[in-house]
Amino acid sequence: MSLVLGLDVSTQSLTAVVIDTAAGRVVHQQSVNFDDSFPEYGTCHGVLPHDDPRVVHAPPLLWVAALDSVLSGLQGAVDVSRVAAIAGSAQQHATVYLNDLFEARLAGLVHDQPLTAQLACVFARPTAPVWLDASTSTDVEALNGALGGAERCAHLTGSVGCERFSGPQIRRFARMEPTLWERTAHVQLASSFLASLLLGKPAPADFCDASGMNLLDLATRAWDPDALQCCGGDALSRRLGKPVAPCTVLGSTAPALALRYGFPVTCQIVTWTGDNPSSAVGLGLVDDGACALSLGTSDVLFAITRGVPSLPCGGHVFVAPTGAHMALFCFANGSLAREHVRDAHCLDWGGFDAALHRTVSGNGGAMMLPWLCPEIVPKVLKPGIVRFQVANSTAEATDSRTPETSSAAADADCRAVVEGQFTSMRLRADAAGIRPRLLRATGGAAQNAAILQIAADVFQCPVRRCTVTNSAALGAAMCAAHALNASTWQDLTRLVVEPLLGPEIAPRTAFAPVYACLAAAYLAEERLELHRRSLS
Ligand code: XUL
Repeated sequence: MSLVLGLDVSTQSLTAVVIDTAAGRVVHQQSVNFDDSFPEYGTCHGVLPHDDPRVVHAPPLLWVAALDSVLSGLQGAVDVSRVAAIAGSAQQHATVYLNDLFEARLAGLVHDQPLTAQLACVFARPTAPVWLDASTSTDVEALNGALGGAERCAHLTGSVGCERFSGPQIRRFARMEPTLWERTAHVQLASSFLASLLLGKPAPADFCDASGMNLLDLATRAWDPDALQCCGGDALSRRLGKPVAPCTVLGSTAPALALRYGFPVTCQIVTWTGDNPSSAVGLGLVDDGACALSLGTSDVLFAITRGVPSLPCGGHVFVAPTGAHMALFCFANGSLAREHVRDAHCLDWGGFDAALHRTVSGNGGAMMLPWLCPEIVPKVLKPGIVRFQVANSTAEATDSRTPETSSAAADADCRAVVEGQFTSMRLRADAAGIRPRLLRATGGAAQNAAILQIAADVFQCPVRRCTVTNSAALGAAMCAAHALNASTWQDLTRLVVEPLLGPEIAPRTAFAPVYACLAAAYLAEERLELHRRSLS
């Protein structure tokens, strides 16, 4: 009987999930929050404050510190000598720039010193741009141009050129900081960087996370030479290494780390992947058409598709860990927008929940475009919340800076942010021809039944919550199990995921017309607001 370990390094925290492979049971989970546990890195919500809201970076050394701390802490909680394999996932798109000391430092790791002390000198760039970064519009334009236009870029790489994707991010760095770029020996994704530490040598990116770079040819699953040329010239292919299939066994744990954390020397390191592909298997999305909502720092809607779908602007196609494809829409204004509204009205989550219960479906017409930070879908580079009122099928915008005074306004705001978020998601799903028959839900906000009821009502389909909050870490553990003993995804899903799904939250059909009307009004207001912004 062996154990497998799944790790997830998200924007704000690191989570470990341990599964007993024979029983198919989660035997342990633990998390560490970056801001709370590592204040010396100066992050707020896991990222570094910056005057320009489009520039969003995180210190990769913080992820190293968190990994060291969680793995050290596991020893008291589970029998780590039984851990047969480790896989992980990380926030997608983030790039880590390493100098030529990286390989030697990994090879020379010792067991009795903190990892941060041993690895502080390996960064060619001390910070990593993360998925919230929107500072690369110039580079996006250049990449789309180099690949024959945005549409061809989407056809080739699965997405039109995107600000947060790694290719444009690398291009910007090479352009703005040529000296540091010269000193860069390896460019890794957050996922492959963290796998490298455990392996003791640079680990490759897997196809799933590599499809979030605008560099991978989805058809051949190799880097596209024109995209490479545009983003980093000749040196880039060498600095990236070759991507490999998901769930590839990379080798045994670095001996010093096996000793440090108590893992057996035979413990295998399996490729790490992106948090969304990992969540897809952690939620049991292994069959064509299966859909999920991940309500974390970002809100993400994803669906498994057999072929390569052609998606409306703002959608992405990634390789899924099962080898199929996944269609994905990512909304940057997820939990941060909900937290903003909660805090603006001095509420805790209990108060937010009570506000949802005090208000009615459709919110008496009060709606919100929840653009607290730059938004990905639709593309909004200058943030600003917009409130509007749906009345007689017309929408009227009001000043987003109007101070809220009454508690009725606070209640309406709580419902408006949640209804606005799900309405926006439903509109993209409709446009992409995604009609969920069942939505599986994960992430912090999925713990809230009132929020999930709104999702069920807006989408008019049942919702089931995964009782393991971090389905990405669970998915990583399943990838480790799959890589080790080659159980089929269907078997693993039946054994591990099905028992963790909560009861169905049924849609209330009486509200279907209300949400259909709100969706139409939302779309009209969104178009109007985007037009206004294009003129200003
Ligand atoms: C997906 C995306 C986010 C991050 C969050 O494209 O940018 O969901 O993966 O960790």
